[in-house]
Amino acid sequence: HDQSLAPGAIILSGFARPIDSGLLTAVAEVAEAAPFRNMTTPGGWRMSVAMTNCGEAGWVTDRSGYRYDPRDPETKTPWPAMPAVFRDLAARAADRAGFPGFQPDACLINRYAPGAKLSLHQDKDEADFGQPIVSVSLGLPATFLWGGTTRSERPRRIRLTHGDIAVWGGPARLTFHGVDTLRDGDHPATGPFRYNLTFRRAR
Ligand code: MD3
Ligand code: FE
Repeated sequence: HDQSLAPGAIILSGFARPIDSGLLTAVAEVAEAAPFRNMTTPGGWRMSVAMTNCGEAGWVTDRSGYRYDPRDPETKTPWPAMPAVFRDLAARAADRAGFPGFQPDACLINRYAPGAKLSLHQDKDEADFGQPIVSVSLGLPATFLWGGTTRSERPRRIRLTHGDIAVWGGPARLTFHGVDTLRDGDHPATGPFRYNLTFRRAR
């Protein structure tokens, strides 16, 4: 039951579910070395989504801007290595979606508590927009907002639940997207949180 949303955009329902506990163990191990933190936007706002990273580069934002950085600015040490279970899952999902040979070098891990949201944006900090992004949702369900190629287009609302994977590439790569305010809840695997892993080729 792969759900094609538009050319280049596909949702693989429940694709990550068989390995959910392995993924969540790996998230906890990454977060032990590189704790979740609420970063600051260039405009000075504290993000409601808590973030960390693993891989050769991590996405960061502060008063000086957005960028990929090989080091965690909090610890000034390299981000934790990308767990094999992450790398393999991302490659399998990309392959299934029609992007063979995907080798992510960055994984941004987003943690949403009830009330957290992600405003409409484009992912434009990567070097090559020919490379797809693979996104894995775990825990509480969320409403994903999927816009068009301009910010003013009214977004479609798409439910993403535990174990869903979305792959965005080709003509869908630069679409505006976001996440609506997370509702209260309690999930058997994650308690009061939603996690989203986004696999990227940053460089
Ligand atoms: C569509 N994360 O980290 S993942 C992000 O659920 C981000 O945490 C959201 O947007 C989350 O940047 C959404 C789905 C996603 C990711 C990248 C995309 C959809 C995308 C890039 C282009 C188009
Ligand atoms: Fe994004």
